[in-house]
Amino acid sequence: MHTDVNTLFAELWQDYIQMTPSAAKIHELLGKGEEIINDHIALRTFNIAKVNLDVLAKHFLALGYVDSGDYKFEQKKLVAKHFEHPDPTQPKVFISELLVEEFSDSLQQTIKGFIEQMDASVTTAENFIYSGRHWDLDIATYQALLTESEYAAWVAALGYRANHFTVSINHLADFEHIEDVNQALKDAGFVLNSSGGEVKGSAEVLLEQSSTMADRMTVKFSDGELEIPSCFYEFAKRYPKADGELYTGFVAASADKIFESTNS
Ligand code: OOG
Ligand code: NI
Repeated sequence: MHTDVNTLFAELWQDYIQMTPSAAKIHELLGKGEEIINDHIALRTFNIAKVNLDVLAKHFLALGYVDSGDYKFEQKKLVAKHFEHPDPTQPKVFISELLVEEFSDSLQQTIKGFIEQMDASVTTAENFIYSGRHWDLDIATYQALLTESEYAAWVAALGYRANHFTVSINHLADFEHIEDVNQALKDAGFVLNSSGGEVKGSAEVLLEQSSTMADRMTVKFSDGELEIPSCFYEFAKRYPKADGELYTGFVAASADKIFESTNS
């Protein structure tokens, strides 16, 4: 486990920009060299006891994060929680887990086989949250997973790392509206996730979000290489609740579409 929040996020960011070169470019484009506040990061896993949501969450609870919301995604067969730090400028953490038992016997056996290859001690190691894949994976198995769940295939191929970072539009000096952020990204040639519209959510639900489509990178499998979606960058604008404080939760209907940023 890490002892310091800033170091953990710095490590996650370094891994993330290796996987997502476009994020480093967008960071420069939106921040113009100034610091960018991250609204949140997201992590993905399977609901197998050795590596489930709680196992990932422990790394953040140990740093003072608090369990702050539950979400369910029936169609994608996922559940998620979000965690908040007492310092509101620290990123929130959105962790989801795939409900493995709701899939085919073949998918269940495949995923159990991956997790059996892991020593439980790696899940408490300081670097676990950005340690990548811990199992052998061949191309045919990856492709079989893809037919059942894009999410399962993503975790199988890329393992443990930030799936995305999220720019807090509220903290950007040069942008106020999410539409202007989106336009600047499109003008610079980046491709946005348009599933459900480019802007997910609204001022009415107190959260607007957009995201790029994931970068593509060549990943090594046990029997060759394949170019697959890696990670994406998200943009979030939050609105105040009746008490004047910014809404800090997530919106399940919007999140459902954000997951699709890693679709092939
Ligand atoms: C998480 C998708 C949901 C959000 O901000 O609503 C999400 C994922 O793709 O793993 O990040
Ligand atoms: Ni997100």
